Amino acid sequence: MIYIIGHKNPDTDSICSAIALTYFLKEKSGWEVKPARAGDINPETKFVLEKFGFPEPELLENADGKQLVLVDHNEKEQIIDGSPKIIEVIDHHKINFSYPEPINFISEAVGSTATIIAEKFFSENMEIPDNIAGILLCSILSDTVIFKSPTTTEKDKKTAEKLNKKLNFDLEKFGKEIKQAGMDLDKPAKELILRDFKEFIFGAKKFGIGQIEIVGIEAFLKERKLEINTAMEQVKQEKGYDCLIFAATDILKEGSEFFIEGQEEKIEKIFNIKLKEKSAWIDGMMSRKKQIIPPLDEYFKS
Ligand SMILES: [Mn+2]
Repeated sequence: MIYIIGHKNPDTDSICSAIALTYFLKEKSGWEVKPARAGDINPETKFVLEKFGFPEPELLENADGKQLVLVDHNEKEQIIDGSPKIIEVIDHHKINFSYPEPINFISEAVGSTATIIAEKFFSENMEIPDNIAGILLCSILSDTVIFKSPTTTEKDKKTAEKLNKKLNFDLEKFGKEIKQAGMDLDKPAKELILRDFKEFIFGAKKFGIGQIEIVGIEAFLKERKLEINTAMEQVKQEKGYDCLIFAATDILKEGSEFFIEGQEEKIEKIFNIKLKEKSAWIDGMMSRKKQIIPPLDEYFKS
C-alpha cells in the first residue's frame, strides 16, 4: 500500500491533492494507493470535503516503514514523523529536499499543487469526475486566495476555468464561500475578538489588540457590528485595558475595519481616521506587527 499524503497541519490543497492524485494513480496505473493526512482537518477543508462528498482521509500518526507519495510539501519539518520510504514528491513550494535514492520529484512554480495534479489528468486526456474537479478547483481557489495571492500564475487561472467548465461556479463568489467557511466566524463576538489576541504596554497604558481575517467585510459588519461593539466594552472592562483594538482584516479588500474602545481621540489622530459608531475602515491595514504596533508604541512611549 502506498499512502499519498500532504504536510503536517494540513490545508485544503494538501488534503484534496492527495485525494485527487489517489484517484488518478488508481485509474491510470492500478497502483494500490490511499489518501492520508498528517493532522487534523481545518474548517475550510471540512466544508470542501462535505460539499463534494468525500470522507476525511485516514490519519497517519507515524510513517515508519510506510511507502509515501508526498504532495504539497518537501521540507523535512513538514513531513510526517518517522522514516518512510518516499516514492515521489509533487509540490509547488521552494525545494529543500534530499533523499538517498533516486525518486520522481515534480516541482512547478504555480499557485497550488492541485494545478499540477489537474494537469496530469489533462495531459492523459483522462475524464475528471465532477467531485474530483470540485476539490481540485477548491484547492486552487484556496491556495491562491481567489487568484489574489502573488503566487498565482496564468496556469492556475486557466486550470481553474477548465475544471469549472462542467461545474459552473461563479469563481469569485464560490471562492469567498470557501474562505468564509474556513474563517469560522459563526462564533460569539467576544470569541472572535480574543481569537488571535495580544496584550501590550505602551508607555503607561495597557492595550489589548485582536485581529481576525475575513472576506466580505460589508456583510459581516451589517450582521455583527452592534454585537462586536457590546463585546468590546465588555472585554475592555473585564481585562482593565486603557484601550482595546480589534482589527477585522478583509484579505480580499486588503484593509481592516478598526474597532476601538478607549483612547478614541488619540487613536483617531495616530491612524488618521474618523470613528463612526466606534469603528473605521483603514485601507491597506493588514499587519498588527508592522502597521498597528509601531505607531502606537511610538506615540504612547513619549
Ligand atoms: Mn499548496
